[in-house]
This record gives sequence, structure tokens and C-alpha cells, in this order.
Amino acid sequence: MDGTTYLADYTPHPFSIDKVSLCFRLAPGATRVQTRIEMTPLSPGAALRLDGEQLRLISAAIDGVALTPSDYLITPSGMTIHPAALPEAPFTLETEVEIAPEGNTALEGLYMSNGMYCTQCEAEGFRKITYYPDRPDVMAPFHVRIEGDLPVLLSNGNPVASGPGWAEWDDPWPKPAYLFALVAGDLVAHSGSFTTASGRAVALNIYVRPGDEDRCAFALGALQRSMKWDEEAYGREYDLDIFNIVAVDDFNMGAMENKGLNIFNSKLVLASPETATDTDYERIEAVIAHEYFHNWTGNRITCRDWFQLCLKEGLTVFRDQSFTADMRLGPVKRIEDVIALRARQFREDQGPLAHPPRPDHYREINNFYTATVYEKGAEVVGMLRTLVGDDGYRKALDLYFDRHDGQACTIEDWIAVFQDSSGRDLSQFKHWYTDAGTPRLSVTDDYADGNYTLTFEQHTPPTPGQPLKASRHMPIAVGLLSPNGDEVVPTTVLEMTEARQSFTFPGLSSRPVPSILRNFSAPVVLERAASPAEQAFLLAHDTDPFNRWEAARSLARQTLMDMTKGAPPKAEYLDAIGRLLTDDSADPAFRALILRLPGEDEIAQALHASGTTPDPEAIHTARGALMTTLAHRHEAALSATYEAMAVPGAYTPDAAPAGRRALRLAALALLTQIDGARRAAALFASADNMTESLGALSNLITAGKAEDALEQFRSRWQDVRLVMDKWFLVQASLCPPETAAERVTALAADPAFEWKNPNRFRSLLGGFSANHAGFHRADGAGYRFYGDWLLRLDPLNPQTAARMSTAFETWPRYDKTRQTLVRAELERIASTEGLSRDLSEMTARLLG
Ligand code: 0A1
Ligand code: ZN
Repeated sequence: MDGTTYLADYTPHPFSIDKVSLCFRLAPGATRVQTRIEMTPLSPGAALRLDGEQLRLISAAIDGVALTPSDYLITPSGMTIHPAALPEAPFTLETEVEIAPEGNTALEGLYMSNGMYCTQCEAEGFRKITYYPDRPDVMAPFHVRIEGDLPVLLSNGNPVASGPGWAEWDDPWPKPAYLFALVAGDLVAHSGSFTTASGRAVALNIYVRPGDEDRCAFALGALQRSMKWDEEAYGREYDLDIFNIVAVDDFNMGAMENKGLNIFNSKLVLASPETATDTDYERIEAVIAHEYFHNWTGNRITCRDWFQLCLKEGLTVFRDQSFTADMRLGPVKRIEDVIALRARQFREDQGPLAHPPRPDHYREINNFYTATVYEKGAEVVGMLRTLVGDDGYRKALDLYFDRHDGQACTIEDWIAVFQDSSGRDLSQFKHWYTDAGTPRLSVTDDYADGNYTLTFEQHTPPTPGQPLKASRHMPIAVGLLSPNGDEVVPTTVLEMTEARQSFTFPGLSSRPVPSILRNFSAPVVLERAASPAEQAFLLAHDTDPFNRWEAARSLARQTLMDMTKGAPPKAEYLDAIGRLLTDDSADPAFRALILRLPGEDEIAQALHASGTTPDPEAIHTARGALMTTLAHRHEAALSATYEAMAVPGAYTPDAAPAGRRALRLAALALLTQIDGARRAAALFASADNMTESLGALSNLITAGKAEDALEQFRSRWQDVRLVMDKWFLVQASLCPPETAAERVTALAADPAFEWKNPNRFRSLLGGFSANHAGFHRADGAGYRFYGDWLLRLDPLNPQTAARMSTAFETWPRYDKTRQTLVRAELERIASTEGLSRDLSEMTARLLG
């Protein structure tokens, strides 16, 4: 395809960049950027190609001599200096350009958010700031001078000098341009410090807009905990005198790991009990950790090219997941991660957007910041750790840091450190990086003469461009239970490498019950026809918390799938929930996870995988009916749980009280089906924290009794942007599906719908696409509403428009009528004149 970049075409850059000095003279409509690059030619006779977009060149000179227009060629994507104009020895290139941050609505490069200047350079935003080889394998130390009449002027590295209206920063660590950052504005800092293991004092600052400083304490604590954890778990210390975080309201993603100057979406920094939910707190801690961990996995060791994105992202997600597991309840965190993996990554892998963790071509790299690169990338790292063991993993990581510090690396380098440190051959394992698709793993068992044999078969369905799949090397963690519930074989990791493979456990006095894929040891779909009785047995007896939850989940899923075809709820499931509700030995957070039913999209995914076309209305009805049945059946226990889980005293976001609130709200969701929303209304009136306030409001919306509460909520929170995002989100995602399209149309016309703000846009549109039956309404009104808004956003912010288009990725699952409607919508978008490269790549891939 035109404009496609291929992994196979990689060539090293023909110049080394030895030092970069930047000087910014800030002005909203016309910022001047002077750039001085010291470089050495590595390949005599090569032209110098510099990326650059939307720049107005003022001047260019080499070694102090101005270039004339015949020395270079400028195109919309960059500048090429002819070889004849270049010295053969090291030289200095100086340029000056003008840019307009004020008009930058795409939020890439230098832009403005509420009067504050900030930057976003990953993946290819630096080219909108100055002419530069904007590729991750070009690493250099940066010196930055900022001139602007603003109280706070920040960049990467350490501060070296400042005065009224100017500041200079020096970053000694060579870095690629995507890690460059600049922030300037009227900001206040919430400050603290950290002393590293070797005694270096690091100043910590969280910069926010005046008025927000009282919502930063949790983020600062999370940063300190992250710094300590990385020292203990990975032996990694911080390497500058200062670490700054800035919160911005307009941001396309969650946060960004710029060296020494992380920039965050304000929703992932600001938290107070009144404005943030338990889930927000957990996510803030995880993302603060994620960005901080990038300092070593991403910054000190970066990616050779953007195809290697999962080298930094998969590993860093794996690290942040391990961190959260250590800070909170490990098994609960693992279950939450698997729920998210299935909801986002399995869904992606089963549709037209499937791609490997390491793709081999792209048109727009921003379209590859996906669940596959991030979450599946993390699963692949987890499998490596399972294969080499905890000590082997630490050894491999030590080697990785020793061998590659300061380099831009590939997945091959990464696999090599595991091979070299463990002596194992991981060539077959590499398919996890290069192949798309979720393997299906089926299993049969046999018991004879004391020998129990498990036989596995693996098969990966075709994905776009990859019709045939090699067998994967997968760790399958298995335990065996005796019929009385005792564990007779503790967790054992079986290594499957063939398409079909058997493993025998000798010396068993009776046929055991297998617990397969413990802790979800490989990201596969386990196809095993376990009876409801066996699932209930595992839920009661398995020693592996993940598989206990998994047993309940598959019982619930199967029950719901059958109910969409008219079957009654399964007795084994209803009884198991009753036992769990009164099982006080189980942690509340764990019980909450079991009590919460699979979402409608998960049921649709499961129906499709089993060969049935999902009917969104039937799924919605079945899910509601099962909730009502559960509520009637267990009313007394649910009510007792609801009362018992009330958390006395002042709110804290810790895991234990958060788990109690989660269980309380899970019970409330069922009780609301039968109590006329009495409890939800009372909780809404009395709640002193956002977790319970929003939980109560959500239930009132589902019950159709929220109009007054929504008004109250709005009048209380109309000036707090992040809370108003929630107001949009809960209505769009939870309102009755039959009239959801009308509801979101009305919400979109509300003056508070500031659609140019990505958080607000995502709240309404993302909320609506999560309203499964509403979005997929049979008349296509949902698709049309959604398509209209993508088209409206695209000219301003193509990156967010493209990312949001993934709502359409499941269209091949549904009936012909819906398929036709979605295709028509996608074709309408694709044929729109002037469509961005981002959205046109997405629509082309979605259409297949
Ligand atoms: N590296 C960041 C993700 C990120 C990517 C692109 C962005 O552009 C808007 C912003 C952030 C991370 O993994 O957190
Ligand atoms: Zn990341």
C-alpha cells in the first residue's frame, strides 16, 4: 500500500548525532525554534534526510555558513540536504523554524492546553517541532533553552540555569527525539523527594494548574513506591537529580514517559476521595509506575524502530502489572488483567485488525498502540518468565540491562538475552512476537492403571495476511485435584511445542480433576468441555485463585449463552454463587469479581467463537434476567453482604476497603433489579466518596430512575472536568439500549459536551460503544451517530478519531443486516475527502 513502512526495509541512519541544542522562543501563534545539531557522517556521500512537518523554515546553515535553496529540497514531510552541501568531517547544522502551537488541535508536537504549552513527541511528533532525524535509533544528549513569559519552564534532564522568562535544561542521557518534552505555563508543584539506594537525593514535583494541587498526594506516593519497587525488584535506580510530572487536560493517550519529565493526562494524576473512584486510584498508581519504569525499559534501552514497540511496551506493562500485584492483591490483579486482555486483545485478535505484537508493516504507527502490542506483549514476557523461572528471569533482565544500556534494540536482542542467560533455544517461542491470532487449545484426558494423561491440541485460526500458523511454544501450568478436593499434583508447568502433545502423570490412585492453565499461563482460548458440576467443583476446591474465578466465569458465560437461546439459568451456577456469597474466607475483592457477570461484549465474543451469531438484544435481555434470578434467589445473602461490606470511617483508597466497596456494589447491582432501586437511591444520597456515588448513580441509570440524581450530580460537579467526564460516560454506557442512540444524540448537543477535549469525546463515544445493545441497535442509528462523530473529529484530531474507530472491529460477528450497515458506515467514512492517514488506514483495515 502507498506510504507503507516495512520492517524489512530498515537501514541504520547514515549520520551519528553527537549533541543537540534547542532554543524555544514561545509565542502561541508563532513560536521560534532554533536547533543546533552536531553530527558525524558515517556513510560518505549520503544525503542528509531530516523529518519535518508543518514547519516554516527561517534559516539553515552548516558550520556557520548559510545554506542556499539549491542545497536542499523541502517537501511536506521533510528536508533533504544534498550530499554536495555536506562536509565529510563532523559538522554542525543550525536551523530556525516557526511553528504555531495555538492552532495545533492534533495534540502532537508542541501544542497548547488551557493556556499551557506542552509537547507530545511519541511516536513521530518531534518532526512537528523542528527538522530532525525523527527515528528512535538516533540517540543524542539534549540541551534546551526556553524563553517565555511564564512562571514554569520545564524540559528533560537537570535544570542548569534560569532567570525571569527563561530556563535552561540539560539531559546528559542520550535519547531519541520521541522522548523530548517541553512544558511552560502557570503551574504549581506538589513536591517531595526520594533518596535512591545509592544515596542520591532526587527532587520530585507534580505540576498542575493552580487549584488542583490538593489532588496530587496520591500520585506522589505512587511515584515514590514505584521508585523503590524498581530498585528492589529489578535493581534499577533513577539517574537524574529531578523527576517531574505534569498533568494536562488535553491529551490523546494516558501518559508519556519523556525523560525526567513525564506528561500525564490529568485523569491519571488528580485524585481525591470525592472526585476519584477506587478504580481511578488503582489506575493512577499503575500508570505512574508504568511511565516511571520506562526510564529503564524504553528510555535507557529504547527501540531500534517502531516495529519493536512491544519491546518497551510489553515489558513495561508486565513490570507495572507485577508492581500492582505486589502493592495490592496479586490474584485479584491477575484476574483483572485477564478480563481486560480478553475484552480488548482477544477481541482485536479475532477481528480484521489482528496483528502480531511485532507487526512488519504499517502506514501510521500511531494506529499500533494497541492491546496486542501492550497487553499481549506483557503476556509474552510473562510466558518467558514462566519458562525460565523467577531466578532465570532476573538473570536475563540483568543481562539485558548490562548488554544494551544506551542502545536502541530489537525483539531479536531481547530473545537473545533469554537464550544466552538460560541456554535454551527460544526460536519457536519467537512466533508469539511475529504471529497474530489467539491460539485455541483443546484438551482431552484419560485415566488408566494409575496414569492420568492430558492430551492437548493447539490451533491458531488465520488472521489478515497470515493464513497458516506455526505451532507455538507454550507453558501450560497444570495442577490435579483428587475427587475429595485435595491437591494431588501441585502446579506443574508443561511445555507444549507440538500441534498435538500428551503429558502423563503416573501414580494416581483415582481419576483426578484437572486444573488447567493455572494463573492463565498462556494467552490462549482453552476449549474444554468441562461439565457444570466440574466447574462448580473447581470453584469450590481449586488452590489456584485464578482458576477458581475462571470456573465461575465459564459457568456464568455458558449460562448466559444458553439463556440467549431460551434455556433457564444453570442450577450449578446459581448454587455456586450462593455458596460464595456466604464464604467469608474468600477475599471481598475476589468475591466481587465472581459476582460480577461477564459483559455483553464478552458473551457476544463467546457466542461467535462457538459458531452462533450473537443477537445483541437477546444478550442484553439474558444478562438482565440472570441478574434478576440471582437477586431473587439470594436476596437475603446479598442484602446481608451489602450491609456487612459498608466501610466505616474515612475513605482510603487502599486495596482492602476498595475490595469491600467492590463487593458491596456488586451486590447492589443485583439487588437493584428487585428493590425498586431503593438502596441505590439511599446510597446516592449518603455517599461521601466518588466510588459509591458513581456506583449508586450507575445503578439508578440501569433502573431508569436517575433523572433527579443526574441533575444533582451535574450541579455539584459542573466545574470539575474529570467528574463531568464520568457524568457523560455512565449515561452513554448504561442507559437503556433501545433509546441509547437518542440519549447520546441529546448528550452530544449538551453545551457541556466539549468534544475537542479527548477525555470528553472518549467519555461519550467510548461509553456509547460499550453500551453493546445500544451501539449495535438493529436500525443502525448507533453506527450512524458514531460515524458522524468520527468524521467530525478526524480533521482536528486524527489520532483519537482513528483509535476510536476500533469500536467497529467486531462487525464480522454479527448478522448480515448489521454487517451491511457497518460496512456502509465504514465505506462512507473511507470515501470522505481529505480523510486523515490515521483514519483511512483504520477504515481500510476494518473493511478488510
Ligand atoms: N509511551 C506511552 C504511550 C503514548 C504513546 C503515544 C502518545 O501520543 C499521544 C502518548 C503516549 C506509554 O506507553 O505510556
Ligand atoms: Zn508505555
